[in-house]
Amino acid sequence: MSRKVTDNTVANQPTRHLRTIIIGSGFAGLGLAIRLTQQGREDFLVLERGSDVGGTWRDNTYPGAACDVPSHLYSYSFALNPEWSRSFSRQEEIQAYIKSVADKYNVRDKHLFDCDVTGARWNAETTQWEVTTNKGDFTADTVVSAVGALCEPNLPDIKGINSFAGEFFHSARWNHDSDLAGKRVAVIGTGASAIQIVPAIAGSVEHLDVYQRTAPWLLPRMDRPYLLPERLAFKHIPGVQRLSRAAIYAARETQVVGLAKFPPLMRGFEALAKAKLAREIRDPELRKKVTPNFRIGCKRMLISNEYYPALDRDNVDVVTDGIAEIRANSIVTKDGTEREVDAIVVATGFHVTDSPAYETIYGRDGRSLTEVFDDIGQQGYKGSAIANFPNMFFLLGPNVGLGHTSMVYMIESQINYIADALATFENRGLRTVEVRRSTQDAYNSALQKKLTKSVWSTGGCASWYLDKHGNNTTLWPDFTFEFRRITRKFDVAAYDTTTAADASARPDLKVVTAP
Ligand code: N01
Repeated sequence: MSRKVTDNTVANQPTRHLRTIIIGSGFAGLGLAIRLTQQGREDFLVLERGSDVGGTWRDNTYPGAACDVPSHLYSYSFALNPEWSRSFSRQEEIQAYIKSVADKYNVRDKHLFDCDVTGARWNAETTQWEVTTNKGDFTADTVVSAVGALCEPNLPDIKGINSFAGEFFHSARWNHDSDLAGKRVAVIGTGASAIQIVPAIAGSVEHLDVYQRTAPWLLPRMDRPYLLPERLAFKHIPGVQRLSRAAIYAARETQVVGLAKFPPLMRGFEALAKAKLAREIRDPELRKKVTPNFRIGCKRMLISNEYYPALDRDNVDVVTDGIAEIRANSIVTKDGTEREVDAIVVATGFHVTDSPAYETIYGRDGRSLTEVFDDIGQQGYKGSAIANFPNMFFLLGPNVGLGHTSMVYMIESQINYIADALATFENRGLRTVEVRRSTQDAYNSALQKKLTKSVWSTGGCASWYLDKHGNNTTLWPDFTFEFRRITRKFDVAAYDTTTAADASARPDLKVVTAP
């Protein structure tokens, strides 16, 4: 029976101890909470800063928000949904799905919502994490960070940005009280979010300036509503939905060959994208402006059938001169042109390799994750553990990201691994578990070696996949089934561990070698 954790039960307690704390309840944290519940584990809590589950799908409510991966694949393998209304679902439908899964598996009671984690510090004496939040303090034997890479909006550092007097918001914090209809609007950025926003608002605003720093590559979006017979087949004919899921998975996985192993193969996609550009943009000047200058795949390949036609509208301009300054009512570009606007939408992405959350997590040697990453780059082991951070696991940690297929597949691989790690921790009576630095180093050397020949390194673009050391610390460099293979079981031998017996024999908690 799960115990309901309400604000009242927490408010009056000085410090509450838990076996495991999970931070964040997007696809990742929620999935792990379900797995732990299924394993009969009771003593854990998910701390979620929002007021509901869903993570990025709860937060990104901008007009046009939808998924780039077909929903039959972009969903939990244990909670298939035969009711998807179309191949590429919209945000509302995905968020409704995530909420329904939380309800179906009865894990809401294991959540503390509106709980902002302000810090986590390893205490070597108690061998516990001390977690501070706006809803009181906690201690935990193990902590799992499931905050994800796309949660902290990145505001551009542009001169005068704070002096803008009109409406101003980030794509991931859309202000639904603001009505952009009939207004002069600027969208800064041309990434995955912007190319969905632009066509969604172009028809209703008076004028739209799209500030493009780098032209993205666009491919067709093979989106369509599912017909009733298809939905009935998904629901009633055994295996049909699994088959559809497998077919989507296999088709998408073939992209890995070009992206990660042999980038010249990406030329085929490039030809497709160029043909689309030629077809959808009439004005040769505009066509030139939006033609990318790097190998396709180097930055995330975007899919849209509506973006180019929106740019081709008479009330839309693509501005490529670079922003010099933002003033109270206008944006000034480097060529000196001043364009008046009533509202600015910044679709400038997220703090991926420099998340502010890293500053609040302090590991074994007293350094924060930010300091550790400053030193060695954003490195980890199987995206799930980081040396110097004992008893802490990461869902969506370093080098597990993807551009071509479903992140939920990677998340479920990590859930296998971390759930097994937590079970191992318990079954072996461990007190601490920390990945060996030498193992982590060897893992990362192999990873970076693989990445050198990938399109992300050779494609001639600057992307948020790379950290300030120039290393790709965000993407998985191989087939996703390979990641599934290496995360199938928790490999305790890669970790230094201590037990309670060690602690009583040796105050400095000597290391025991795994059997
Ligand atoms: O962010 P981005 P996003 N001045 O970082 C530009 C996922 N996602 O929110 O390319 C001017 O991709 C920047 O320019 P440049 C998906 O994983 C998924 O769009 O760096 N421009 C770029 O054009 C995606 O990859 C879905 O030169 C500035 C844009 O802003 C990730 O989220 C939908 C600037 C940022 O693009 C992030 O996508 C949406 C500046 N100072 C998002 N700073 C779906 O599945 C940045 N830019 C559909």
